[in-house]
Amino acid sequence: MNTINKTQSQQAIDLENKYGAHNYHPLPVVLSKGEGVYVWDVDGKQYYDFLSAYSAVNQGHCHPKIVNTLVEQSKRLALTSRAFYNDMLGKYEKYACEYFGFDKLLPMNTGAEAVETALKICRRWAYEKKGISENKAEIIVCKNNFHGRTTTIISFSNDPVARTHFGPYTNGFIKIEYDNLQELETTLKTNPNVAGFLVEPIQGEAGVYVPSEGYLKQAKALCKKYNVLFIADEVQTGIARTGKLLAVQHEDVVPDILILGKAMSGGAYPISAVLANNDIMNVITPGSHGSTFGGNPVAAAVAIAALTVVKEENLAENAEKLGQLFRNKMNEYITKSNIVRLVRGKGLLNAIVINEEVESETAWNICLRLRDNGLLAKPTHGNIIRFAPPLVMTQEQLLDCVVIITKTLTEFER
Ligand code: IF1
Repeated sequence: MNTINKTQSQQAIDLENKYGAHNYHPLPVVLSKGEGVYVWDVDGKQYYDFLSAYSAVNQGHCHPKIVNTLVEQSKRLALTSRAFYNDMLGKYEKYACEYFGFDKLLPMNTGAEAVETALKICRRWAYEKKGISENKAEIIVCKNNFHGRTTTIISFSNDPVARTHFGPYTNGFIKIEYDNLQELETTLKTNPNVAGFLVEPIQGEAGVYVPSEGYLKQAKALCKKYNVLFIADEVQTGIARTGKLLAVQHEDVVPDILILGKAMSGGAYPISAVLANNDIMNVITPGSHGSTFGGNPVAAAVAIAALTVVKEENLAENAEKLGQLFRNKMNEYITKSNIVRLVRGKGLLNAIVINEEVESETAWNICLRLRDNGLLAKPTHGNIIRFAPPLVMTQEQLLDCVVIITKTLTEFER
């Protein structure tokens, strides 16, 4: 077909296929507008967004307070580099440190950069404070983790798709089972060079695996017992997504190092951050870490606005309430379903497991039909579909989405 006959969607898809690296396999829908819980495609069809850009758009698409802040600050001063001070960064650092309860914040841009920053801080703390021999520090991670796409991070991934043919890999990581306290303690007891334990409070990409009650609290206690830093990666679970400001707060855990990203900006700008107290953060000295855009005035202003929205609009409380409602409604459906095995999650980070082999196309086909029925979601691994709408959703909208989801699933019941 020539370009005149092709739909706008197909033209957009063809451009990406021709000129863009093929590092994703998107659901075939071409979006052109977003507002709150809705997105629209190039043909004007409206959808509920049930992915929220992997929990970056917790505050809803194009939140006016956040967008206006982005525009106004961009007109005033956008980027200076950290070679000089600017009038926004200190205000943001103070606001965020008081907001999350830490002494200091190191500003970065992407979640992966923040994870890398946390690993560097942990290793330097190990050498300069714990006294581990140079280049001997080990960091414990969990199997089926997802912490980003850099070479070091995929070095400790066990996902062949994420790591094959990207070697040689970075050393210094020990992989253990997620949600396994005995293995964590054994590893801590038998490895004197352990510097830190990096963990997702809920394993998002693995399929929204919620650990056993008490896992995070006992893991933190073990880290304290063995003088190891508990590093919480809340890039996806943080900023009210799971019904608390931070997922670790469900167990009253305070991490030694906190990693944030995604919804730090409500999806308006790449913003990530690492927070820690002085005894840990002060191992970072001038020139030992940085980033061109890290801590720029626009990010600083946008982050303050995005975090303010979370509190002003009670997004954590809303996520908790609507998450319970969603799981209750899905469990009602599951009692009479032969294709949905279970629903799991916390707050508005949930997933359903389809009763098929991991390789089956059913979850993908369900997402294609959900798209046709006006709701966008995407499988994580094979037979698991993640459901994570913006936290600004109303109860009425959520119930409307439950109808769309259950009606769609019914089409696949055998
Ligand atoms: C992709 C997954 C989700 C994250 C956690 C760090 C990062 C992420 C817990 C890195 C990023 C994104 C990355 C994006 C898709 C998405 C994702 F499917 F990849 F695994 F959410 F589950 N820690 N997750 O979830 O943050 O550098 O991307 O800003 O890479 O495909 P980032």
